[in-house]
Amino acid sequence: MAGVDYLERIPNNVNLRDDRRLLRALEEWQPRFLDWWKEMGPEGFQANEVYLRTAISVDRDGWAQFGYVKMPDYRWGIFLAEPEADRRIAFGDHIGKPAWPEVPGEYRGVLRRLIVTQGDTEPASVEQQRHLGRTCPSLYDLRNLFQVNVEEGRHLWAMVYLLHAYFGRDGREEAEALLQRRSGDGDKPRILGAFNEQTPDWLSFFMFCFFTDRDGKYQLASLQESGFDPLSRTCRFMLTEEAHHMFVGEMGVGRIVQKSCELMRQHRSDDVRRYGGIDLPTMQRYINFHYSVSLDLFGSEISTNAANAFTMGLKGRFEETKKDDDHRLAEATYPVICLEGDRIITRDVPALTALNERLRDDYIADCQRGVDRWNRTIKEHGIDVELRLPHRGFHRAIGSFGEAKISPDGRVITEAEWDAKHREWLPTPEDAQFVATLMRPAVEPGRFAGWIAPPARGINGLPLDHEYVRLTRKEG
Ligand code: BYC
Repeated sequence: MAGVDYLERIPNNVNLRDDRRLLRALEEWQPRFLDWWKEMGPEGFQANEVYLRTAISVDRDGWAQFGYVKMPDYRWGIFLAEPEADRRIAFGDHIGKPAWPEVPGEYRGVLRRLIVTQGDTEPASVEQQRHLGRTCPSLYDLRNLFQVNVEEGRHLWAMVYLLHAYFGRDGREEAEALLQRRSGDGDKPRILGAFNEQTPDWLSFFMFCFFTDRDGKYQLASLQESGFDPLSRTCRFMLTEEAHHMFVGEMGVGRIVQKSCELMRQHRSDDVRRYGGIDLPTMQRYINFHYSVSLDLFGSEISTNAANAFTMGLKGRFEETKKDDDHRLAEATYPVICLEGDRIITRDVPALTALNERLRDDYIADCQRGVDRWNRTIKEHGIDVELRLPHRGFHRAIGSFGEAKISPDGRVITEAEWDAKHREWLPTPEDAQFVATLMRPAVEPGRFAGWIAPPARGINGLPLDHEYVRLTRKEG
């Protein structure tokens, strides 16, 4: 793939300069994006130089360039993965037909809704994380936070490009609305539940990157299968960026677990709060929260929306092309765990309507692999505790479990039991207050806060005491 043209005001590999109307529309959107970034992006660090990677090509091996950038000068742009020659639609009613270079008129509304929902999550996460810089546990972590933030900003660009390029006036209006909604706002909230929750501290941030960004991985992987080729190519490139966000999450939680275990060993006590660490029961409650709100992001177990998007060829399954079936699913069934009365049962349902659940199953297995790695760390310290994913029905708001109270070990319980126990299961205000007391900035190069272990290595081969964010120049 040719490199990205950085001489353009909007770096891109889609020949924007050949489409004057589109270019003008995006150039009008760009200052509004920057206004939004300055208002809702990372608070207090807009004038500092940050050691960031920027995409310079969409090749697997050569896309990243590292260097110091002030965040408002980050080269947000439009990058689509290389087109695949003779790409065919891999599922649904149009299976085998050439992938669509344009939006099929009859699917316009459904497709726009999917793109807007995806796009809405990107600025939402930046808004949720905007206060974290002030309490960073190290310059290394601060830099990672900002890397995640600028890339979420770029993901917004990715969806806005599709809206502007393929959806005419409606698309332009939706692109505006993406800058108007605000995470957690009572009047104009973000679309999906998890993106209106707060990310008040770094424990929440790492949990969010592990659990919620991982929903991003599975949703983008499904949209990457889309018969609408520009969406597929956009998502393919976004997934390479998403991988880093999940790395930040898994390593961040892993380093906290490691530190907690070290403190437990050193002081021969489970109560590491006294020694400035985060105790494992608190970690478990944060896992329970972030996992459950992220499970909701997959939608209801039984969904005609999902069935339609599949049949239309707009949203496939995870690794659709690797699956060995007819890719139409007209006759197939899929086992779904759901609530029936006051019992949790497994029921075979038409596979087409169960696509959300199937994707959630893929996601759950992936989350479990990460939790297993954290547990290995705990075991290596000779500590007899296991972190667990709660039952999929626990603390759910969407789907059949949203109608009942389920314990973390998967029992349908009464409201009274929930009221008596939920403080053991979900982060309490006291937990949040305690975690907040740990959130004191560690900003000297090479220093790490006492509640988190340093990572195994630095960024791009640099040492851990590298000045990943230059704090010398403060915002005016
Ligand atoms: N909160 O048939 P249903 C990421 C709505 S994360 C609020 O059950 P469907 C990222 C639903 O919209 C990935 N509302 O579900 C991560 C529908 O409303 P309408 C984001 C919800 O439609 C970290 C109604 O309930 N990408 O990238 O099959 C940082 C009935 O829906 C929720 C996508 O989500 C909820 N949790 O599936 C940064 C991909 N769940 O339409 C970024 C695009 C459902 O009746 N979106 N509803 O008004 C989709 O594929 C689908 O919209 C969903 C829902 C999977 C979200």
